[in-house]
Amino acid sequence: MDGPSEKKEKVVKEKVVKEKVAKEKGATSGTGGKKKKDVKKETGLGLSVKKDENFGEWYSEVCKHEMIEYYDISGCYILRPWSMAIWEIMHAFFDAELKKMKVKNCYFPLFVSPGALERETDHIEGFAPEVAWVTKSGKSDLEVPLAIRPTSETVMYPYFSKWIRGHRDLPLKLNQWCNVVRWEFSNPTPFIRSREFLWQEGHTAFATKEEADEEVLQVLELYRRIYEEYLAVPIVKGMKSENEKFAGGLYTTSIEAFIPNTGRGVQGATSHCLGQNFAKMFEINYENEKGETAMVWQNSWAYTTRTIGVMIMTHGDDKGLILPPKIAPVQVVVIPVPYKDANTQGIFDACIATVSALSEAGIRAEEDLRDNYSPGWKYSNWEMKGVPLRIEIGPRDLENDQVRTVRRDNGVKEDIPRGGLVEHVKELLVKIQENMFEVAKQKREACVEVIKTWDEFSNALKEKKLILAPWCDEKEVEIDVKGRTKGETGAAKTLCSPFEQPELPEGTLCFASGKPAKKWTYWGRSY
Ligand code: 87F
Repeated sequence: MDGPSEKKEKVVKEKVVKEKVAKEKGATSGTGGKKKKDVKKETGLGLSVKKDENFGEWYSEVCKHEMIEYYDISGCYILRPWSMAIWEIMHAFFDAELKKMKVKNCYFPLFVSPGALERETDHIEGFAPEVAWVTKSGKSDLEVPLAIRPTSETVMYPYFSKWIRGHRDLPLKLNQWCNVVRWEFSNPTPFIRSREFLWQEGHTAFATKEEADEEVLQVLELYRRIYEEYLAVPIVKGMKSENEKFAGGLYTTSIEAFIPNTGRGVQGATSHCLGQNFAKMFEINYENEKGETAMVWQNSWAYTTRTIGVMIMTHGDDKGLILPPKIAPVQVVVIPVPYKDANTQGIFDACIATVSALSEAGIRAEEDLRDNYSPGWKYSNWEMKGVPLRIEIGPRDLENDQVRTVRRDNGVKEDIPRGGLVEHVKELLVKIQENMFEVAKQKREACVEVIKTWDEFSNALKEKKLILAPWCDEKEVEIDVKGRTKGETGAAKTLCSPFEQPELPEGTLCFASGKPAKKWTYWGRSY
């Protein structure tokens, strides 16, 4: 999701960029458009490009391996079962946490009437070019065209106004899991930037600002947990600048990830305090304990299927995807390795028994007994799909009552007695999860550059760094930096001002304006 300042640029782009529906099929933004070798396509074995050599093409190939399918409408993608299962695991975690917070699920319609949409002019203005409209049914024009929700403030808040009457109706905490449509014009990229995507959107109303403030951070912490504990992607929590916050709200907090290969930041999720702006527009008032009319304080927050793209970009390697165990639809794949004269049935039985034992212990395990593929082909195929742990069972393993485990994250192989296998696998999955997070964190840390001057900033940007800079926190200065860094690969902007601020010595100056610095802020190009 872009910040509001990107929207205007896009309106201009919209005029010059013709849609390349057919051409784009199969291509990712900014890639060399290299043709894949037909052999690889047919067998599904291996990738034709390396992550470091052509990141865009690499990403596209990894996604196409059972995660997504390109569609005949530009910017729209099919989520295949392998990626949908990942989304469902995140959904299950987050939904259970929402229930603990007493947030209720609901569902509002997909269509927005022009009246409702335009009731709230301020924030919609910049976004208007991205709103898609339905204008016909069959061959007849609709009397009133209908917008397809790009977000649901204007859909929901008239009903907040209706449902909230007295202080006993507060807090009102609603969430919906749904799709939204934003007609983007630049660089569609699977999961990262698509015209339709899945998300959860939370919308809440409170009697006091304190309650709203507290919830903003409570939700942001859940988003951190999705990224760090589930997707094993390190993030920074912080505050968006005035220029990058949601224009309709009071303040925006976010979590920001970083992709070392492209040197781009990526907004992972946002949690906004809307203040009383929407309450004013939609007349969301209530009678307080003293019998007076008061206005509610509101929040809204969302995370999207973009999470999956960030995870793929962070962990994948030249063999394909690497899935953190906590979100892997299959955590362990068990593959028989029969030889000509071996006891094939015995090996198959051992595979089935291993999967049952693991499944009973709550591990997502699957055997691959297909007889039309060789073990080697299966290894590559499951490696491409990112399954965190492979178990091989061959004649020698059967004889020794053991199995061989092979880790996807670091390739380490071990022979394990079948006796203590379940416990051992449990431990291995925890270790893989931890290791993936640590490796990703180290890679990100290696990209962070603390700078003090414009020259250092410029150099760090060229070197694809995640820049931490002292800043005066003035909107005009951020706009100026964007103007000065505009290039083919996009301008640099603030990502967030981290909540954990390093010490800012007295007299530190802003790298861009030379005025006294107020805070440390992360800067970079971004998705
Ligand atoms: C695109 C078209 C129309 C973003 C848009 O972040 C409107 C919008 O309001 C728009 N793109 N936004 C901001 C969304 C803000 C907010 N909504 C609820 C969130 C979290 C969930």
